Amino acid sequence: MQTQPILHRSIVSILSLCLTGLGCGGDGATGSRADKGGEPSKSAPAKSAPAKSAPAKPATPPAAAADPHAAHRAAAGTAMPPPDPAPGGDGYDLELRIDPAPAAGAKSRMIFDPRTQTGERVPKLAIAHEKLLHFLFVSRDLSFFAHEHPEIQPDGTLMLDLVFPPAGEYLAFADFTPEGGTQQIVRKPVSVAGDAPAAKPLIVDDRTKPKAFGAREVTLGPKVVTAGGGGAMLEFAIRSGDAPVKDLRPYLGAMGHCVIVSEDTTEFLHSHPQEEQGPQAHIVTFHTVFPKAGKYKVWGQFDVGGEMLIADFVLDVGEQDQAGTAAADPHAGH
Ligand SMILES: [Cu+2]
Repeated sequence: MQTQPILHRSIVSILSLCLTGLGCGGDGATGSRADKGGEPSKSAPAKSAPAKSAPAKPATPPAAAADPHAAHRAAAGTAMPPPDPAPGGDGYDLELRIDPAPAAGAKSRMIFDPRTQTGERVPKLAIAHEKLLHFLFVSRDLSFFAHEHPEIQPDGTLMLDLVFPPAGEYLAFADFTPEGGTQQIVRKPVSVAGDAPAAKPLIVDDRTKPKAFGAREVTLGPKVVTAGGGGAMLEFAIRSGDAPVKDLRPYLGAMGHCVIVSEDTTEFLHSHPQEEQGPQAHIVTFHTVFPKAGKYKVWGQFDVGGEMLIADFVLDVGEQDQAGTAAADPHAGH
């Protein structure tokens, strides 16, 4: 069986599209997806690094140069100005229609309409992790997270009825794979009408101790995570009280799903664990290449005995050191 690590990293250009109820539809989009189906830590740690770490984007962050909204955001004193990276990549897009306009606590119908580079509806989507389209919905301050799966319709669009969260600015990330193509991430801004609560600060978690999520306690390693290089092996260890959980089950075709968004919301990573978890069945490891240093929010999703566990952490990802040695060894932090 071929176990070559795979990295799909795509930057998707977005046509200007005004969502219903959205004032500014000119947000750019970027998506990147680190997705591995292999076993890099055993098979080829050094050799496989270039393939996994090669950024599809220029080494310089695209944000500063390409943000047409920087000026008015700065003027408005926005706490988290989201840069708009230059479009690029495969050129797929998504038309997202929401009717009625999203309002806090109200249900609206979302229609996801994936489009080709030439603007036609994508004729067929491939199933990835048991679904045709994965919809990740996060607030700009990254305090809210949802992961949903719209249903395919006879006309080739996908539909989801969603009760919208509190008012404010959100990002919709659509993760889909055109048949015969590669995975695409399209990012769309969504405004939810109403009085928006104050943005919550993004506070880096102290990962030296476990974090409680209901009846579970989760630790996330390694302690030091750096950008670029061979990437990081994020390791979730899940316990119930002091005992490692024994009833971790596959969820959507994987032992866990890990979604990562950068503080400025321009970087989106979605990774899945190694197929074989080894003897420690309460530990799930994700190989992830952080494209740049900074704060990131990480959501690990697991099925523990039939219950959904979402374990979220805020990480401070360090600069890759000059020699690249810290990041090149995925086990450096162990
Ligand atoms: Cu999904």
